[in-house]
Amino acid sequence: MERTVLITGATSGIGEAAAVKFAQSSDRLILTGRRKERLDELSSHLADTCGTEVLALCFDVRDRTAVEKNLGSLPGNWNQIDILINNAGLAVGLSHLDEGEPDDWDRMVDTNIKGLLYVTRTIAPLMVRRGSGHIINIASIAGKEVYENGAVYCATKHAVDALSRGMRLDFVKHGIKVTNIAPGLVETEFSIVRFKGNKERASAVYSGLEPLTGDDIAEVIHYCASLPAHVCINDVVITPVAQANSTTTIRKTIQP
Ligand code: NDP
Ligand code: 8X3
Repeated sequence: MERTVLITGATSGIGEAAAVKFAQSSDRLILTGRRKERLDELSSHLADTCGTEVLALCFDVRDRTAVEKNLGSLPGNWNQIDILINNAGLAVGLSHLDEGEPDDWDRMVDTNIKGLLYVTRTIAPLMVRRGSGHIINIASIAGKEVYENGAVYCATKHAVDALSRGMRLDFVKHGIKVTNIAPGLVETEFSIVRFKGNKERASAVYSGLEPLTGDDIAEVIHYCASLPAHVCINDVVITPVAQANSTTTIRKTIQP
């Protein structure tokens, strides 16, 4: 059955992999992100390879007016959204609080918490009106445990975890499912963004272990979204086998 799936942050990583996965199951997609070229390329690719109908919307989730403008009056029957995947998010910087950059904190709080709220506030009423829907929030293992140097990012993901639980309470009477997905280390553009383009520092995050991929998380998202109507997975924590929690990983050292 064709569903309408809205994925925020579909221009790379987990969001892009989820777009491919849902396209392969013949769903139609609303894809968002700030990088228009990437959105256009992905849309054409999915149309060519899977025959997917895609509505690509380029905007910044931190901009409340832009969120309302783009998502508040969707054309035709695009507003019949079955699944909202709140995925757009980022970490910026890795430092102790006394040395942190307030501009980095603003980016994380504004994107991971406020952006997610603006999108949900715009889409949830459509689901309430139809008495069905599924909201899937991409939180993090950082929303379960705090690690040194990551207090602000971890705080934003703890907020997402709390919002997932709050949404479930608020929406249960409307038949809307809410799933919180909390991945550990996934190799995407995440660390490149965190380290402001420093690819060497970014790749060190995943050295000596086999990290998760965007495809691994897309598989889990798709599974959660494809269960019978009466089944709701509330919360999923997924790590690479070599990761026990936010702070404990086993890494192989490469012999010279
Ligand atoms: P990527 O950097 O590869 O993807 C992030 C996506 O979010 C991009 O499509 C980006 O699009 C979008 N995005 C970021 N800021 C904004 C914004 N202000 N407005 C609109 N879109 C935005 O990282 P991941 O795929 O890894 O991250 C996806 C989610 O998964 C994030 O919420 C992240 O916190 C979470 N996560 C990641 C983990 C990891 O280890 N990688 C682990 C646990 C959770 P664009 O730049 O085009 O706007
Ligand atoms: C991303 C996972 O552990 O790098 O949310 O913060 S971690």
